[in-house]
This record gives sequence, C-alpha cells and structure tokens, in this order.
Amino acid sequence: MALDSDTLNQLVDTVEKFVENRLRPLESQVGAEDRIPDDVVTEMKELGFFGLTIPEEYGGMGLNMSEEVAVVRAFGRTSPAFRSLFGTNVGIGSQALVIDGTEAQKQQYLPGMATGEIIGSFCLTEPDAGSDAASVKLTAKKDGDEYVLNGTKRYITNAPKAHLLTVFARTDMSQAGARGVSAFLVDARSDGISLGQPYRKMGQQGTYVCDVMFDDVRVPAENIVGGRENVGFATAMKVLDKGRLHISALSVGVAERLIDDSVRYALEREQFGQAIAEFQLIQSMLARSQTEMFAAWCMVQEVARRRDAGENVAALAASCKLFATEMVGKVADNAVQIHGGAGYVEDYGIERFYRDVRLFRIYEGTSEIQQTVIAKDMLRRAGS
Ligand code: COS
Repeated sequence: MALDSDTLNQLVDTVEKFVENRLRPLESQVGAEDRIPDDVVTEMKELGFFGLTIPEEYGGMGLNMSEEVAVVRAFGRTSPAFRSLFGTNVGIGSQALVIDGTEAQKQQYLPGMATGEIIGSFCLTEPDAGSDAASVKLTAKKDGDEYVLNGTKRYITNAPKAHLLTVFARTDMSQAGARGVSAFLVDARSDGISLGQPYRKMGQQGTYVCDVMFDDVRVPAENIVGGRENVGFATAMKVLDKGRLHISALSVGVAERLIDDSVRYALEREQFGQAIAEFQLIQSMLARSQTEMFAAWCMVQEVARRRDAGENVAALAASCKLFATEMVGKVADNAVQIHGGAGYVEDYGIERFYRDVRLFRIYEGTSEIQQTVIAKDMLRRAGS
C-alpha cells in the first residue's frame, strides 16, 4: 500500500528518534559484545519493525518499495547490526513467501513474521554455490507427500535465531542449472537440521551468521513455495531484486551518518591554527562524499518508484546496489581519512563502520555480479 505522506513522515520520524536516542548510544557495546540486548529486540518488535513490508492483511505495515527505502535509509544512520536483526523478516527471509507463496502459506507464516515471533532466514548460498547461485547442490527428493532435503547452506544471516528457513534446493537432478531449483518453507527446528558455529566476522558484530546442515530433513510437499516445483530460482532472483534496493537505501543512510560525523569532526579538529574543515583537500573529500551519496539516493528513489509502478527493475536494482555500495565504501574510507588517527582507533566508531560497510559489496550479490546483471540486460536489449 502507499501511505499518505503524513503517515510515512511520522514513521520515518519514529525511526529517526529511535535510532538517535536508543540505538546510537549502544553502538560500541554491541560492537564489543557481539550481541544486541534483548530489551532492544523487544522494543523493535513492539514498534512493528519486523513487519514493515509484510502486507497489512497479515498484520504488517505493508510498505511499498518507495516507503521501504525511506525507512531503511533512516535505519542506516546507526550500526548495520540493528537493521540486520529484523532485516531478514522485512527482506529476503519473508519476500519469497510474500511474492510467490500460496494464500495458505502466507496465512500460516506471515502474521508471526510481522510481529517478530517467527524469524525468517534465506538459505540460498552453499559451499560451492555463491555467485553462481543456480548451481545449488542441496537436494530435495520426493518421497510420498514429503521431500527429503540433504546438503549444506553457508553464511546464512540470522540462522542462529531463525524459526522459518526459505531453502533453495534441487528437485530436478537431471537439470544442473536454474531450471531444477525449488524453494521450500522449512521449520528450522525440524529433525535433521543442525547449525554450524556462528562465524567470527570482519565487521557487523551483533549480526548472527552460521551454516545450516540438512541431513534427511523431511518437509511436507505443501511447503514448496507457491506449490510449484522447479521455479524457485526465479523466486530467489525476484527476492534479491528487492533486497538489492533495500541494501542500496541502507548504504545511503550509513553514508549520511559518516558524512555528518566527518563534517562535525572537521569543524572541531584544529591543525595549523584552524579547523581542518577550512582546508580544501578536506572539503574535497566531504564534497565528493556528499555528491555521490546524493546521486545514490536519487537512483534508489527512482528505481523504487519504478518498481512500485510495476516495472521489471532487475538491472536497475543491480545498478543501484553497485553504485550505492561502492559509494558507501568510498565515503567510509574518506571518513577514516578525515578523522586521521581518530578514524583508525576504536573510540570514534569510524573504523567499525569502515569494516561494517565492506559486506555491502558482497552479500545479496557482489559488485561483479551486479555488473553481470546490468551488462546482460544491455546486451539482451540490443539483441532483441
Ligand atoms: N526476476 C525473475 N526471474 C529472473 C530474474 C529476475 N530478476 N533473474 C533471472 N531470472 C530467471 C531467468 O528469466 C531465467 O529463467 P528461464 O530459464 O525460465 O529463462 C532463470 O532465472 C535463470 O536466469 P539466468 O540465466 O540469468 O541465470 P544465471 O545462472 O546466469 O545467473 C546470476 C544469474 C549470476 C545473476 C544469479 O545467479 C545471481 O544473482 N547470482 C548472485 C546470487 C546472490 O546474490 N547471492 C547472494 C546470496 S543471498 S544473501
């Protein structure tokens, strides 16, 4: 649905205040302890953040893409770990169901996801299937009115907390690529599922990521997303089109935060008898950061609008993710440079953001994969 502008402004305002007053003071604690305090999780559930994009008829807020990017941008102004907590419910962990699920599947799971009672995870990546996502090897063999799943999923965000897994598995063993893949809704507590140790990561402390192993896991046939075999790869790609816009908006929000911090520091810090903000080489870093952040935000808003209007935005979403995630990498690098020694040590939190944003260029499709998607679309158009 489209909210009226007052309601959307109120929602963004609520998020901005929550980020400012509640989350920002906890950033260094979350970074050090590698966990988000339980009372914050409860408050986020109460504020409805887990259900931002889940349709209203299932208890969510039903934000469209333009509204989602506005809210996610506001969440970008603090450590990405906080957004990750509900990010899979709002994004890749629920959207296969929202986009392609049957009515019965939606009714069964979406209300719980909207409240945060059910945490969803998206299980696509495997030890040998990352960028080449169509080559998934995890098998789902039909046995009566069930499927039996065997294999391993890797680097699964929120898996340690998940109740519902969207698992992409090979149902047609005679097809090596995209055509033989189906999406399943799997109860994370099913017999035969085990979890790896949570990964120790370069950044984004406070997010939970591990491997998920499937050993003869029996899943009812009715849990195949949309009730259709061998169309799961297209479902995954549709989910990722949306996810890539979401990560782009998040990148814009983080960039704004880092630019604000850099401006403040440049005005305070004095060298050679004046604030370093007076030096044109510092101004150059600030101006480039601001310009590229603004360009990314214009792209994100335009593509979100076009998706809401029903356009296929696969290549445009890839363009946004490529540009916005590379942009925030440069902005974070400039922020460290402007802060100098203060940017490299822990105290100001800048080095933490520098490490956190590195993931944006990797997950939900690397920068290289985004270029592949864009170029393939260009060549297809030229050929048709
Ligand atoms: N929306 C709907 N359908 C799509 C689609 C999209 N955005 N993109 C592809 N498809 C469909 C295609 O239409 C095609 O269907 P048909 O076989 O019926 O024609 C099918 O999916 C296969 O598409 P394609 O041939 O383009 O697949 P490739 O194997 O070449 O892979 C890439 C495409 C590389 C782009 C894909 O594997 C990818 O995005 N990889 C990165 C995965 C990723 O982001 N991983 C992160 C893990 S999740 S955090």
